[in-house]
Amino acid sequence: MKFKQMIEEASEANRSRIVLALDLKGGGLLERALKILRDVHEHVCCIKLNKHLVLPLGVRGIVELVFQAHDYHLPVIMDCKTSDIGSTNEVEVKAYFEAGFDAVTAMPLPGWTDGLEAVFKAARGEGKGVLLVTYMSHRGASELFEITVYNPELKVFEELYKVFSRKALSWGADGVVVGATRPNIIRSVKELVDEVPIFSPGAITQGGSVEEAIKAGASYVIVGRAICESSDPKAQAERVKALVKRS
Ligand code: 3DU
Repeated sequence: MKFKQMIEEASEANRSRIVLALDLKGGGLLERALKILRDVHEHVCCIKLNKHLVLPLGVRGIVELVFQAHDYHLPVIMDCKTSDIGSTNEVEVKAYFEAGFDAVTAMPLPGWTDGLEAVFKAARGEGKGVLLVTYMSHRGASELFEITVYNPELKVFEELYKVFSRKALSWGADGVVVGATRPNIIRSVKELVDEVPIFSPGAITQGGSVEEAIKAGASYVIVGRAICESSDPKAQAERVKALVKRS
């Protein structure tokens, strides 16, 4: 099943727009991750992994986690923020797809030719998703994502994140990543990307609001520490899910 369909179905079934960033530190990583997954799976629509687990456990070491998420009918994103030349990108994302991931994230800067084309090609062949990061959530993101640049295709000056958003549309991205810390930017990106779903990290712990992000146009909100580091992840996931109704 395609990533887009998987996440929509999981979102509907669990009435949730929350993507769980399973970011853990310390020991017993796999066991703790599996326990959190077991506790919260009914309250989220997708799982996102990144270096937190993949570096210490390795790609092979997280296969059980991906398998378990699929058993709960949840898709799994590898937030690898791919950003190299095409041949390296291809090796990277194919390794994740082979491990069972349903989507990867990519940074737009390499561009298409000999850059991200390889990522989209690898994904397309297998019904996998590619999410393009168009504006990050942390404070320093404004230093570059918002600078004004000349867009030669449109012959206009505009902010860099707008160029990235247009690329997401023309490259056929399955989603864009825009920080929940800037609802105005979510609104602006939404106007440009139309039906492409917005995934919004940076809620709660980084200061963004789950409700505001959804109101501004995000389809999904990515939440990590607020759930994973809670003393009761299950109850916390239920509370976070309830912040935004999904019928
Ligand atoms: O701040 P949290 O603990 O809710 O985690 C947010 C997650 O989203 C984390 O995995 C981080 O790597 C990811 N992320 C951002 O925080 C900001 C981005 O622009 C993109 C991804």
